[in-house]
Amino acid sequence: MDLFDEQEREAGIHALAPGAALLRGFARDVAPTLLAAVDDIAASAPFRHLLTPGGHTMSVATTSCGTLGWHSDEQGYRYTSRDPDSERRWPAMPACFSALAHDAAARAGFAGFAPDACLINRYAPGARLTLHQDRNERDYGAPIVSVSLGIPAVFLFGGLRRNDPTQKLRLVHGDVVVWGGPSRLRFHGVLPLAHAEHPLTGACRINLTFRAAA
Ligand code: MD3
Ligand code: FE
Repeated sequence: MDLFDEQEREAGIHALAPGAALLRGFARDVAPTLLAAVDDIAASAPFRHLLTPGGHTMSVATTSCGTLGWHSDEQGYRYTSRDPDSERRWPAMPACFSALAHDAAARAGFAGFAPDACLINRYAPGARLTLHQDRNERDYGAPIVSVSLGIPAVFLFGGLRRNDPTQKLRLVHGDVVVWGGPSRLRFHGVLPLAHAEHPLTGACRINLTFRAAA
């Protein structure tokens, strides 16, 4: 191991690919605060199983906060400024969310990240996310920051084409991944979640993805 690798390891930064960095445990200390904020958000914008444009009900349950939230139905995938279920604005993004996303992006080399949308995914055992690209945001120059909470998941990341080979990455409670630069449009997904228990979330995994959508 050379000095550079050693320094990266001490800072908890692992380069996954050009523009993609894993910050192992970066959100561990703030996790209880984040999870309390998720409960508050879900009290006004409940988790729901969205329909894909193809008419399938997603196994992952979602909600959002920020000035824009994520929605999908038979009409397609899009960001909305109001929760279609309640017609109210999405809950505001908590300060602890924006601060964490900003600081993680900065640590990975993306200074000044100011997300306007946070999609919150909740996985029960068996839930999964098939391989896809995130391409509904306006500016691909901004990274996506993802935060894993609760029970572990195996994350898949591929290349820029659907059929490119994929790599597996196990993400645990407190891990943060920053996807920017040439990795921003990589295909990615989550394998069906295995049964497990976490003291803070029970038998579930919560994933926050921060985006500059508008
Ligand atoms: C790589 N969520 O919400 S986060 C999604 O664990 C989504 O819930 C997954 O994919 C989850 O769209 C994965 C990691 C992630 C998010 C966005 C990416 C990886 C990414 C964008 C480009 C490349
Ligand atoms: Fe995605």
